[in-house]
Amino acid sequence: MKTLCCLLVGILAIYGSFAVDRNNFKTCEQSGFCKRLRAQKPEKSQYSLDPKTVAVQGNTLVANVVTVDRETQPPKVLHKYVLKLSAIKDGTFRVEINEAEPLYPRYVPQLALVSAPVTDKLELVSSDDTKVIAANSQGHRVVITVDPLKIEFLDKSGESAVVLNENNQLFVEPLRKRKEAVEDETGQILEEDEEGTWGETFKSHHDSKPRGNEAISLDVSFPDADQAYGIPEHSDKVNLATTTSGEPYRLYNLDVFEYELDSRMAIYAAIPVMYAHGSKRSVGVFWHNSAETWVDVVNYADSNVVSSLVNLVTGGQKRKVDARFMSESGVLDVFVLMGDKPKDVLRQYTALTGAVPLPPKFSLAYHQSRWNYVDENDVASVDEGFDTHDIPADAIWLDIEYTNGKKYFTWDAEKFQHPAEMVSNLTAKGRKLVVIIDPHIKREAGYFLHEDATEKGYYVKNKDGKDYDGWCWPGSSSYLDFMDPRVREYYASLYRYENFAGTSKDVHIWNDMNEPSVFNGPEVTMLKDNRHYKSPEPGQEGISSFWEHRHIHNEYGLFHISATHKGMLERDDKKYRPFILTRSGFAGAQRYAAIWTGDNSAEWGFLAASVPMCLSLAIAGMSFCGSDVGGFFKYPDSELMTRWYQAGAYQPFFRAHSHIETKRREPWLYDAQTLSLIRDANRRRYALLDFWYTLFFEQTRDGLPVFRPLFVEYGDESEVLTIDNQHLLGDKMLVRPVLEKGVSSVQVYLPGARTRTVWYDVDTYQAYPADGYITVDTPISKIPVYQRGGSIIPRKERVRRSSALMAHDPYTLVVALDANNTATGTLYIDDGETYDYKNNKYIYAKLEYTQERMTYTYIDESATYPTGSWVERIVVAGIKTAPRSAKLLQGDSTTSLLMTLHKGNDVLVIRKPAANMAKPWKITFSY
Ligand code: NBV
Repeated sequence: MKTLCCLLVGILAIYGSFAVDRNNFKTCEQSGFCKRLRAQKPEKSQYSLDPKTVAVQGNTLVANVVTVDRETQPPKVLHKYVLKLSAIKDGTFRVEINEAEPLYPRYVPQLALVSAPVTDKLELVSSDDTKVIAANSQGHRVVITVDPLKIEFLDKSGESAVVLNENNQLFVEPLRKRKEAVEDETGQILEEDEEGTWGETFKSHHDSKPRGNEAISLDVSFPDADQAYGIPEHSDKVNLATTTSGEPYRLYNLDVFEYELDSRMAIYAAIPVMYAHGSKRSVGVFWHNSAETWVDVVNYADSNVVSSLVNLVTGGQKRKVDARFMSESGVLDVFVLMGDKPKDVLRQYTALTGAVPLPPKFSLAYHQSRWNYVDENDVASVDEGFDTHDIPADAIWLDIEYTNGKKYFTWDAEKFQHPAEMVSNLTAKGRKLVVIIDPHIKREAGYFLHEDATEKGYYVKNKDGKDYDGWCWPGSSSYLDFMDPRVREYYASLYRYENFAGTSKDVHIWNDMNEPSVFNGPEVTMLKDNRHYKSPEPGQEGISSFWEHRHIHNEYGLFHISATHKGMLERDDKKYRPFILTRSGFAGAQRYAAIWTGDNSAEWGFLAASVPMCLSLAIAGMSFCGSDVGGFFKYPDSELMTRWYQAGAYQPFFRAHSHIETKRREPWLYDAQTLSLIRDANRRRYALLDFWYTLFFEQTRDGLPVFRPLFVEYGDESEVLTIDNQHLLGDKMLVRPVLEKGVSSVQVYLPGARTRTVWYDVDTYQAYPADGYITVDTPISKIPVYQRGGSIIPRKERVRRSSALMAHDPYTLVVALDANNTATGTLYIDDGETYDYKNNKYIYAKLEYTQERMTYTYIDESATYPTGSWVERIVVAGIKTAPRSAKLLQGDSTTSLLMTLHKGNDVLVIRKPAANMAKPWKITFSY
């Protein structure tokens, strides 16, 4: 029955109308706490701080906060809380509010922060009956108004930058014991907990809520902000919309079948970081909470009721964004990121949650996937197809059908009889295999994993403490409780080569379905009253001895990928860098895995959505992002397929993937023109692989996204704040993929007019001085990509079957000159797969070009790598006066170089300088 229904749904998805079944997912009204909190609009906050209790402990200010019933005289204290305000290094503050004596411990995420935040000096400036003022060492001040409680963060010039509880929406629902209903003699109930406190039902699912209501909420105002960004994952624009007349943005990791576009519905990942940007500053907040969360946003500049009201009152456009975070449970724990430039605020977020570690180089190249390559012959012929058709590819992927009956860590004994041989056939060409491992475990007698987990008590438990039994691909399934360190240890051991037959360092992992997806669970996920491991503490028994799924839901996938990561590190004694792809995500997931935008569809809207979706994930730390090229459901026609490859070639994670029931679509199954355009797109990617690799290396150091919205670099140009059909690669390349059907031209916005930026079309070297929008002709072969004047980009033009085969190939250095005839760039080189770079086995070099010379010098002087690569060509675009002669100096030798001038005499090509990249060099020009 189940199979039949899935099949029907599948067929509908492929041939019929494409639409999410919204009934399966809650609206705010159907989510008890969201409804409850959203309805609360108090005039005045109940919360007030007792200034007499203010104390500074180390770099943390601590004070008591109470809620009071203002109706009574004198006001009656209802509940006691503790507020902590800490200064964190580099311009961040942390505010924690918890009950003074919670009945049970409240959950704080365990894996989101990369390490305990390093504090900054916090000084108590003054404290009286009305205000408490503190300051950090950076010149930011925090003004706490005591009654009602309001916390205002001032920027370095003393202006209000972020305000907490300005709109009186701070709530921390106290944990409580069940009230026995009090009745009078007639049986009329006099006192009772409000409806839903001790249980909620959604469709046929009952949530027993053993701790009752425990929600938290806080409003955050961003004065002077024009736009807000972040809180992925949603299939929405990059700038956040006002939610007053609709649903709030929802953060709850969910497997949404056929998710819809332009929606604030929760989908696979949930990363609670928000940024606000205006002409005065960029700031942000990181809401450190892993429970279901809804976020309301009001942008006063949006043309809606609110803004017209404001306009009426203020007589003009008010620049401000208000947000409100509402979570079902947890401690109120919020980091305030003071910016003040976009790059500062992004760095502050990665300082807390970590950067993407340097990925193995192959993972930045092209991946070929499908649900499913059916057997070893199929894999071999797809692999072969890439060679026959001269298309580079670095990895072939196997989806769930490679397993023996969806039992992970096993192989289908008939279809995949020789996995090790299959892998070595791929690695002979420098290619890799990526296999899927989902977190659900088939409950089948004799399956070692199920038997181990049952015996050792490694499964997530239901509300009665029994192994939770859900339904997923394998049928009846249980879910490993990755919160338990013993489970992570055990799971990690499954990735050992001896435990996972046929695998080697060249087999990497895809963790799907880790929201977790449970077909028969509420909203296709786990019951909230399921129980997870909690590290035992003395005196914490009964309900205090476990966490409920509700507390940790958004962090489940993060625990999962952290265990996979551990396993992949340990399988070869931490020699090789793992590659993992995850579908769900939470803050910090970037430290373990790349992410993709899940089950999209072969429709133009989904191609267009891939840009803002990945941009939002990128600013939330997850730069290593891509979408299923071609679309997962349905079948892309030639034009859509071509445009998707062209866009994907310039997105960080570049993988084609498709649904099992769609028509096969390896590139050579298309017409000759499409095949050749796909080849061209892939080759463009490979030519730039060293540029991508350098960007990812730099990101490990500066914490800035590789995939950048324009506002990160050009935030003072109001036009760019809502642009999300263009993106930057680092600060050097601008891409405006063609995302629309049948267009013969597109508009491209070229930013940087104020700084006299010039952009060069990478196909023609035609220079375009930045001046807003230009119209660009886009025949099907055209991808509008521009290199910024002032930059140098390394390319490798001898594209081969895989990136590994190109390791020692020569470089073409493309120098794009700025208005001062100068340019700079960087280059990172290492072995592409090990951690030897941590022992100084790499090159990180700077390329500099001026009228007089071009130099290649090491930035990290103590590091070196024996690369065989050399410079085969230098292209200088935008040259005004061509040099008469050029000499290369490397070591003791000096060589005269050959040069030619091209185009309208503004492109100089230095032919075969043959400088070796394993040593610094210099070229001098004379005129
Ligand atoms: O494992 C099968 C698929 C996979 O191909 C896809 O990429 C994932 O997003 N998986 C979801 C399970 C179910 C898809 C309907």
